[in-house]
Amino acid sequence: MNRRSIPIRNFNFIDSTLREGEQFRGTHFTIEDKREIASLLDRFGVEYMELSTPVASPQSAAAIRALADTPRRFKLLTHIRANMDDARLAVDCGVDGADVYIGTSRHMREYSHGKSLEQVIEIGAEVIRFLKEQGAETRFSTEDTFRSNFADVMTVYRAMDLAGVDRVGVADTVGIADPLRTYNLISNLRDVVDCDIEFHGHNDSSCAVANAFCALQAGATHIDTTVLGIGERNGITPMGALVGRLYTCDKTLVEKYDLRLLPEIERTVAEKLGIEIPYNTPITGEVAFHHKAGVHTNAVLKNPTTYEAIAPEDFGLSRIIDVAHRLVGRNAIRDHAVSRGLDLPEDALQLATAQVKLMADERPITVEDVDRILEKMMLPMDD
Ligand code: HCA
Ligand code: CU
Repeated sequence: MNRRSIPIRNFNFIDSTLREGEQFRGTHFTIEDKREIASLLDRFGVEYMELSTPVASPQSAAAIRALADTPRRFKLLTHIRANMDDARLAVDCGVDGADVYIGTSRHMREYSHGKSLEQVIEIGAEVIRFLKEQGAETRFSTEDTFRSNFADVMTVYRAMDLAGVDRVGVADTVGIADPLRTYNLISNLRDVVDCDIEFHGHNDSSCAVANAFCALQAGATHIDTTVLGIGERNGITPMGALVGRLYTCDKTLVEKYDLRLLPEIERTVAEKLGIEIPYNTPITGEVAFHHKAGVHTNAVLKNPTTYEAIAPEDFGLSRIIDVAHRLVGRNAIRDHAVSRGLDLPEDALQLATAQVKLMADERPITVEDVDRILEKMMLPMDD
């Protein structure tokens, strides 16, 4: 079926850095770390934060209680299995809502909880009703949705919608979905339920951002993200990359967020994890605004949008025009000379450009090499 995509308007980020992100290799967030990350993300403007289940450990419960008592704008969620004990403890910890999940695929039903579809619906509805009675916002998601029987998951979602759930969640638990499948599943779900729809996508085959974007185009209202995409295995949709995707689609979509905080948020989390921000991360990777080839730098110097879909200034960042290589052009050399306070005539710039290229053909060069060549051009010529 060929459907028109729904204009993306009202969407929410559910930041799961303190839940899915706790499942990332080597994550060990203290309560203070959790407070600091939550405070940065609150200032950024994420609408929700999801924390690990209070059942996981005493610290997990204490962290939820601590954030529940902290002034904040985001809604505080925890992620729980579909059972009453977990739901009671979540409410007791003071959350605004609970993200309830249960597996519906044959794998999950056979090897995980061992429940029939009828039992899944029964326990799901009981948990949702209880949480609603306690004034909590509720979400019910089917883990491993894409390997579940389509009719089964639609039956479960419909039953949860009728039980009064606020949103149903689609989870690509093992990262096998592609944008078209995501789009189709969510479009079909949009016709089956009246409640909101959440998407949670893993990145095993590099589609997490594209899938999240297509989920929004198909009518999803909530997207699970983590800072730098951390999570089980290689993680889920990275918040920064999804911001980039939405920005390039329509910049006003993300103006509700404090974009200039993104670099600090990612640096903070990376430091706590003892990892580098990957060089090719959209927006914050060290080469995200690096321009090199002469044709590119020439145009970018005249008008950056020629080769930039995202303006670095909007994120408090700046572009780099690389002049220390054999692909350099005269305009980039002129711009660099001006930035060094050197006023050189065109023929000198041409000569300097040629010298930079020759030197770069012989060995890798640095900006200091370029500076030396330009400074020599300023000296009076011997005759
Ligand atoms: C997991 C569970 C989950 C849950 C997603 C959700 C997944 O850690 O395996 O609640 O929507 O990916 O299925 O993260
Ligand atoms: Cu997950």
